[in-house]
Amino acid sequence: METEAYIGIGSNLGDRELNLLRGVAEIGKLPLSRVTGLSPFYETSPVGVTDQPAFYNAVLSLATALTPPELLSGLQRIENEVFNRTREHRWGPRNIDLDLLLYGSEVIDSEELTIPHPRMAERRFVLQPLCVLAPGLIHPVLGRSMVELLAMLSSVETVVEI
Ligand code: PH2
Ligand code: MG
Ligand code: MG
Repeated sequence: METEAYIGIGSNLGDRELNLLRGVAEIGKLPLSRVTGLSPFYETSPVGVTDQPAFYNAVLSLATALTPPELLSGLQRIENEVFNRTREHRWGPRNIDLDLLLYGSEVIDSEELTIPHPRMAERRFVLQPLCVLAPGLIHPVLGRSMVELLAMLSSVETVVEI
């Protein structure tokens, strides 16, 4: 059985647009999975550690028969092996970041994996692309749609479609 998962993609090192495109292509090659939607690309101001280059961000939807842990390890393998990801500290610059945001309406809180992604509802760079792909999608913990969550945001981060 297939489940619709949503994956956030970010890059703020190297050729950011190429990194996003390559990330989408690599995710599309995961077994038992196909990309069913891709948001526009956005240039976004860095959140958290603000003293770093601007990001490119996008979100894609993936119909997958992989389990959440299998999908997570596939994403981590792409980050580490395909992109040879280098990262000095947790919220610092990176050439690719693949975040599992949602997996159907499942709620998972384990050592390795928290779904929905714990910070997604505070992040304009996640909610804006999600609103293009799936505006009516309900956050399984907060019980609000992506459009409602975006409207509730007070943050001033900039998210500009490229
Ligand atoms: N990712 C982070 C921290 N801050 N800011 C933007 N604009 N985009 C990101 O993808 C991002 C961030 C940690 O993963
Ligand atoms: Mg991230
Ligand atoms: Mg990450």
